[in-house]
Amino acid sequence: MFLKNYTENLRSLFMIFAVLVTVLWCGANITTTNAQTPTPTPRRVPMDFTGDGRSDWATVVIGTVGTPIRWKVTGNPASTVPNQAFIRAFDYGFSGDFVVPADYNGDRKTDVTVWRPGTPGIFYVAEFPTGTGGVMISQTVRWGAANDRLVFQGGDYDGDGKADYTVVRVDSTTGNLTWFIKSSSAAGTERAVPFGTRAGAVTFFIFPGADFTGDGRDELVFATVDSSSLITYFIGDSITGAGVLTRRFGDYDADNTLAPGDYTGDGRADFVAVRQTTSPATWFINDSATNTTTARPFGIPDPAFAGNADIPVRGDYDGDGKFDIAVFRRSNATFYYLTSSNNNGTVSGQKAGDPGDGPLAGLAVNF
Ligand SMILES: [Ca+2]
Ligand SMILES: [Ca+2]
Ligand SMILES: [Ca+2]
Ligand SMILES: [Ca+2]
Repeated sequence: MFLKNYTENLRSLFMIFAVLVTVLWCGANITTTNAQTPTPTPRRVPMDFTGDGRSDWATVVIGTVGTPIRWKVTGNPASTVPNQAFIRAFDYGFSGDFVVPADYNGDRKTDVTVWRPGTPGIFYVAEFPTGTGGVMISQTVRWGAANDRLVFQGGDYDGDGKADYTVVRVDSTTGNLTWFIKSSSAAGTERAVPFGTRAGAVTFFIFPGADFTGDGRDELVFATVDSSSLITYFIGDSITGAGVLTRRFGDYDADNTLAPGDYTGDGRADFVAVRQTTSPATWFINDSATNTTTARPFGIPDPAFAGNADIPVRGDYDGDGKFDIAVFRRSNATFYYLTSSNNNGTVSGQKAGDPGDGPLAGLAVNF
């Protein structure tokens, strides 16, 4: 179980863990940041641990609460010599932690990171181990409280090329969301941005930051599911909390919902719904700028959402600056993707991890 069921299980594990700690907010010094003029920076590539502009092949094994989380990263591109890919496997964090890898220090390399709920919550950041040694914590950042939600794959909300430490708090009475953002820049400005509400929704997702305006600065992204299982995305300005875009797209009961990303190559994130009730599955991609939708069959569907077929993953595997239509097949531990660099003309594959692993990039699905 890695998709809907899996993420919900993660949430339940988290809730069990959370009752053991006292709820207390640590961000006492919330201030309003001065909005700097953003310098356009190259788009960050998720799960690019080596910094070459391609998402690497990464899987995780998350067991029962308290056991170590096993990370397995196979370099992309793999060596042309068969079975000679650059591979690192290590334990980092414990089940119950939130897995939140992103580039927090701006070197273009994804950092191995977990957030541990507590009083306060703590981000544990480590650089990806390139040598033969183990993984070492390079930074600990106290931010957030026990019941906060996290932004998987992070968000660069000030446009400096670094992911910012972010937690989202849902008011238990009103359902309103407040985004607590601690800039990863040297100034480390902290701000609380009210944006969105879960009131009236059956469920909701916090998604990674994504740039919908093309200015190099990510927007706040979340989505709600209504009683008819329709999904509505809400995109907000990360400084002011003003609404930027609202779009109804996708069906929670039929689709896997991926975090938005730029699939068209215009520098603006697009919406993705992978329909599991067709065979093969169908990738619906909504160009956010034009509101036009394309459909592409790809992957073995998983209509029961049991996580045993092809799991959609989010990344740029051919390194052309566009996200790719891609899945991880758990039965044979192989990633399959369409090369956006030649108009999705080629199906490529790479074996990585072990059968039954979860794809790290799959955690951005329905989450
Ligand atoms: Ca980094
Ligand atoms: Ca933007
Ligand atoms: Ca786009
Ligand atoms: Ca690509």
